[in-house]
Amino acid sequence: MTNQKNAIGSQRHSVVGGCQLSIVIPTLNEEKNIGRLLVQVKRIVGSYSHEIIVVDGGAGGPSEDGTVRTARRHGATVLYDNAGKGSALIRGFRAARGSIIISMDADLSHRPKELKLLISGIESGYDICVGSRFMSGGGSADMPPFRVFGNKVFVAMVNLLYGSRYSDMCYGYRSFTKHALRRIRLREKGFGIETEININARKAGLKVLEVPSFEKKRAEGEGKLRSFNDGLVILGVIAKNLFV
Ligand SMILES: Nc1nc2c(ncn2[C@@H]2O[C@H](COP(=O)(O)OP(=O)(O)O)[C@@H](O)[C@H]2O)c(=O)[nH]1
Ligand SMILES: [Mg+2]
Repeated sequence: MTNQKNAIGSQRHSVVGGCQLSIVIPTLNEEKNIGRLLVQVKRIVGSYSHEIIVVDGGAGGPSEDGTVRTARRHGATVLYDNAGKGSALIRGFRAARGSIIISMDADLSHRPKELKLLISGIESGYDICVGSRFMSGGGSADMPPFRVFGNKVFVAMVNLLYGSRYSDMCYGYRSFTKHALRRIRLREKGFGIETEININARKAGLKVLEVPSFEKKRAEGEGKLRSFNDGLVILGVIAKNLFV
């Protein structure tokens, strides 16, 4: 794995026809954010043949606000899932037809202009390209100090136990080749999914590139991550993958 931003080249995928790009967005009550996000995303990826897949719903059922209606109005394909963010992503990844597949949050904390960097990482030959808030040029306006600390502990544990060199662990702005997603078997239903991806990518020997990303504050609504409970889930992911 390298964490050099300048490892990115300009080689283009020669996808003729078909779908070049799938953007998978998990949502739970994101009505106030999803419309703006989709407008911005489409402006950036307009030159690619693309699809946007919104995977909506949580343990209590579908979003209770107008998320689904708004997403459809902006041209997204909407799927349902009721088992958590990780489960929604897995469902979206399975349905995705693009040769490049991107995961992105709905709350406007991921800057659409960084899509270009994530796409270039795959076009220059990497299997997975992950945004990092802890590289030079990256950052976060949405992480209280105890979450920064927890993330650093998880990064240190994964790097020590799995021999990797990640600088961020729990960040969902990423791009993948279709092939890479087939190689890493994903099972985590909740916020452990990013850690599982990092560990399984390392185990599968995939070429992973980290690129700097700046996480903005969630625009509207409430974050769903519960630091303590989800922190325990992530510790569980780190531990159990030592034995599978
Ligand atoms: N489908 C689905 N999406 C979820 C669920 N929980 C969170 N999300 C979405 O996952 C993304 C990240 O969640 P967020 O609450 O912003 O987490 P945080 O930024 O880590 O606090 C957002 O787009 C959420 O709407 C869930 O249970 N189901
Ligand atoms: Mg968020």
